[in-house]
Amino acid sequence: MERLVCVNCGAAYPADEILYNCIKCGHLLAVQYNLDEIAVTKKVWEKRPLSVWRYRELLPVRIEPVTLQEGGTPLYHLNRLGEEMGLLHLYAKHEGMNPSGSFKDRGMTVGVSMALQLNMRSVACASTGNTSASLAVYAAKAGIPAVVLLPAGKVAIGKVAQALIHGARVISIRGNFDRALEMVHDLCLSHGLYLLNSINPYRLEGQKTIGFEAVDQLGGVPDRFVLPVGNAGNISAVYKGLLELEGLGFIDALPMMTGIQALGSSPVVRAIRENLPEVIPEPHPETVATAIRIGAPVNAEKALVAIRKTGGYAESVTDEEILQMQRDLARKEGIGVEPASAASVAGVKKLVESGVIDRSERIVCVVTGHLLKDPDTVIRQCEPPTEIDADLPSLLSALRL
Ligand code: AN7
Repeated sequence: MERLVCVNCGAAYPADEILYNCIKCGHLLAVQYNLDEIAVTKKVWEKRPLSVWRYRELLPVRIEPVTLQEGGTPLYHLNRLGEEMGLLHLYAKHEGMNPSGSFKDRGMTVGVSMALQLNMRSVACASTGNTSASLAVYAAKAGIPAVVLLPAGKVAIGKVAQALIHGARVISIRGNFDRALEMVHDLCLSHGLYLLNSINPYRLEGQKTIGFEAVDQLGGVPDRFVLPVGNAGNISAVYKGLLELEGLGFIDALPMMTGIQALGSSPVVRAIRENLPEVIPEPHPETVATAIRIGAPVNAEKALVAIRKTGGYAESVTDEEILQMQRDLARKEGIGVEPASAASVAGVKKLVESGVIDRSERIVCVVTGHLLKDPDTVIRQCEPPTEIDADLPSLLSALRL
């Protein structure tokens, strides 16, 4: 049986307690399995479709899950961009191809299922956008109410649209994401809503399947896994999952976990660079990649371990580098992602140029969200369509033919 364990002091709690922090020391919790009890083989997994639920023996859900067929996302070989960077083995796992258009669906299929399993009847989150969209979707599927708190004016329009149409109660606060998270945490503790931010250890269980799928798709462990970092939940989750695969004897090495942040909100990068014991929050995070406009990453404690233990790295990229890579992925690879997602590939480019990444490495970049999440940022970068009179001469003239 699994249990909840504090990543700091090791205190253990039963898996069915509604807990978001260690009662003894306040630090983060993680789900711990007894790997000796897990009787599954790679062959059994391989027979199932590629999806979050292929790996159900390593997930905490014991009921029929609330699912919309999340996961099973494509792993693309970036041959053109890779060639430009001198990398033969550069891949992108396109998490924008999930039901709500981001990797959050992996967390929410598990998180909302756990809400039901734990007899919680309403769910809530704070969000820079994608978490709220995904929670709204899975709460709708489960038939339970959802409350989402957004930083006013700082959430991409597609994400707001999703949260609204899927029926969440959408509240915009005059404050940033970090404040919204504090508020929703208080609300959940005082009013018994189930908190589904990444401080919830069960949600991250779903997200770890990104790593499982990438290993299955590649037929082995990549040398490096590169993720955009906001709250640092995803990079922590992928690392945790791969540790479990290693524990089961399914893999025999771990990838260098590499996190990329936007320059204007890069406390994890700073902590790695300056070898700090913990991150120093950035009080005024700012970036065009609003998904990762987060100054006080709640999972930093886990992420620093993931990066340090695997000999990984953390790097920041400017908004210009992010947008340039968003266009490059779109035009040279046919892959449409939102700005935060382009950060991972932009980070690889930078780290190849600075010599941190060796050109022989096999690298998986997680591109986390779909292009259509943030159409405003796309339109701002592109020439508007050419409008013409509805006749052939005008068309030929516009095309200079
Ligand atoms: C596209 O939706 O935090 O480091 O509230 O939407 O696990 O936080 C989103 C984060 C990367 C960062 N890429 O992941 C939210 C939220 C995209 C994202 C991240 C987010 P974490």
